[in-house]
Amino acid sequence: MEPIPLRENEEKQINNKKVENKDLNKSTTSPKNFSNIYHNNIHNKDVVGLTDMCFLENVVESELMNNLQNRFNKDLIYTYIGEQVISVNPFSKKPNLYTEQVLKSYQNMYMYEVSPHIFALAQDTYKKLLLSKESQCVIITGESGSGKTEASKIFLNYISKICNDSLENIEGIMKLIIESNIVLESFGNAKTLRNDNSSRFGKFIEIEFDGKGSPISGKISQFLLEKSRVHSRAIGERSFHVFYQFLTDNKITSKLGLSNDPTQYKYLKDSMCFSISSINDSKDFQNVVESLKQLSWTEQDMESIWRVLGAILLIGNIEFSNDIEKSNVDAVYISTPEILKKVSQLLQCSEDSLEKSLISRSLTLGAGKRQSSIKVLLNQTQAKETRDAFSKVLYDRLFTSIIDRINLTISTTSSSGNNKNNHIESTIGILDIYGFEIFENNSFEQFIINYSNEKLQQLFINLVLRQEQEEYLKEGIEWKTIDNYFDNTPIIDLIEGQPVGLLKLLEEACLIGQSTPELLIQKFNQFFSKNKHFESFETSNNLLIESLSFTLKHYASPVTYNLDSFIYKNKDPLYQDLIFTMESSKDKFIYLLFNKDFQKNNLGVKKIPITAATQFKNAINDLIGKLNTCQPHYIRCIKSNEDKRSNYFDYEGVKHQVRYLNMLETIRVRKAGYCHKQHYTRFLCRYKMISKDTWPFWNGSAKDGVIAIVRAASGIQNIPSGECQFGKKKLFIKSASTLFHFEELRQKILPSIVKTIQRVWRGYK
Ligand code: AD9
Ligand code: MG
Repeated sequence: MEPIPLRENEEKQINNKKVENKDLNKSTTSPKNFSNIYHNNIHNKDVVGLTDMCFLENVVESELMNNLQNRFNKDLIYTYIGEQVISVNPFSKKPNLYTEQVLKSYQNMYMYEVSPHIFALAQDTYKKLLLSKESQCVIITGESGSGKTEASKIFLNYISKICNDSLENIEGIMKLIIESNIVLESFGNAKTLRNDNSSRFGKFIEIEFDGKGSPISGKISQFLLEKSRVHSRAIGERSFHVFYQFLTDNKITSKLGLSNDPTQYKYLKDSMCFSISSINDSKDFQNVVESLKQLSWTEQDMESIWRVLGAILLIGNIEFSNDIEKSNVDAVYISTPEILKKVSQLLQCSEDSLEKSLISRSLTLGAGKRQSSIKVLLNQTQAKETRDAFSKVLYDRLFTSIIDRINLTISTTSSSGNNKNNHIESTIGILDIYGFEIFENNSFEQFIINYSNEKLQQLFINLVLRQEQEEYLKEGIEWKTIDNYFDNTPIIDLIEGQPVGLLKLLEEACLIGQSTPELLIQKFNQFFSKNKHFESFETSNNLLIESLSFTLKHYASPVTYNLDSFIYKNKDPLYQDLIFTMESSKDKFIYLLFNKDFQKNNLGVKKIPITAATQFKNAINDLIGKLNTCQPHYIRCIKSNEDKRSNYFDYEGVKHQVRYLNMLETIRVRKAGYCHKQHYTRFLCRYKMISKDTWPFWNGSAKDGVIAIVRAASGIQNIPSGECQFGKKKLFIKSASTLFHFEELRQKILPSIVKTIQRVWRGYK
């Protein structure tokens, strides 16, 4: 599909570098004229600061910071660095920025023609998908609470609006993806101390397009849900939203025989936070139910979900006591039998079997015909661990099954309807993961979250700072290397290095039966005591670091991790007895949550269990591999302040983020570098009509053809020298406006070519 030609007034906007518009100085701007004013002032530095920080005359921190702050104070939360969008979270709603009119004003525009916005990046992403037919991805990064999830929704919303043409199915698939998002936020997000709506899982949403650029299906991948939140979390935080949401529905709770008071459930009570002023659980629950309906869940399907949620809450209330009557004083019994009964009713499984699974464990002895099984009774600690592991797994599988079902609904086969012949040609993937996190007490979950953020930071450095420069040198383009950026490769090596890295040592500790946190920290020290990104009690003078913790000097900040539960959480055990009990459930939905284990066991292959961290490492490396095959776009989110205060710019806090995000170096590379590069053959193919030498036939080399085109274009429109550089295989173009000139010339010439072809064709007939 060809890009739609620019309208006349748009052309004026581009040339009009200094548009005066007194209206913007007025503090109240009606939504009606907002978009005009917004764009008309794009180049007026005095009014809006610099829209693109590549225009900074002195690339120094103070100028960058002043620009971000000045714009933020004028409600301009988005700023470009070339084609990247920097978004500073205002912690206050800005409806003016997202009206239908503003949205329309971005359609078919190039990024540099319009004010910085996620809409502009979404438009650019879609345009590149149409032009190149290559898959695109949007990588959204930033620390917890910086606005990634909000940005992903704004992006999705824009794409859904511009793809929304007359075909019912297209509207359908984007709508389903947006509905899925509502469900996923309810089940996968929670209030943390840093963010009232914090994503506790990573997600990669792929919209799949046919050859005409119509979305025909979608796919959602999730990365390691922080399932321990089901049973424990810091004081002042909440469990997943859905627990509080479904308890607001009296009809459901009374049907299931549950109290609708969250304080009655130990799992919710312990963290002492139930409602949040910024969140309306009851209203959100209605939206979730509506979305589930849209995604073709029946009332009956939904009831199974509510029963699992209710069962999880009650499992938390199960208590154990020691049985002093019997010889083994350590062994426990369930001292809350009425709750056990209720749980078994909700899960529709045998009460007796459930009880045994919670207070004892089967051990298999011997092999083959000599194999026998004995029951080992559990002590208090083991029984509680088993109980919590059970609720965790129930929730995790519920979450996974919801995503699986969403994927089934939005996949090609089920969604394409009348468009069965459509094939997926390309995709737009949107990556929104949990942001970098640091709490007073950081455990295995923060380690995984921060590790994934390191990986994304590394990807950014590789693509934007390293590979870009390497390519200039390889192609023989004149280039002075910029290498004073903060490279986080040593930290990634420390974590996932082979043959020895922290993950590897953790994995080994999990495979050895008797390993303890003490032994694990000894191993860490043995290998990494001299590593400058690692510190532990033994290696540091920092008295705050206790013996069972270690500190990693992450790119964003040093974080001290408490190692106590690393081995347990990484092993993530769930004993066979509970799996067998759940497989006996008469509820098909619940039975299917556990049925996969049965199939695995029936294979008869004894596999070494994959630990949680290794699973995550494999998943994140697969994801990085996938992102590497797409054309990347970046939204870099910045948290304006730690206290979630509206419209407050904490200068020092933002400066810290600007530093670790390598923003100055990114500007330097972008400013001196080339915004666009294209293989000579492709460029020749697209723009050969611009030069009489190359049109209609060209027999020379592709490079010489492109040189002829650039010469011709410079003759027609003034292209400053140095704007185009000729590499060995590719043409490098410095600014987007130059690329636009080529596009514009092509658009002007195309109609006359079409006419000529039609004339020749008629003559031929
Ligand atoms: V986490 O890593 O999942 O903990 P995110 O996703 O980076 O985090 P989120 O998008 O959830 O942060 O934003 C946090 C809160 O900031 C939101 O709930 C909004 O209240 C607020 N926010 C974020 N972006 C915007 C925005 N563009 N405009 C207004 C915003 N408010
Ligand atoms: Mg989020």
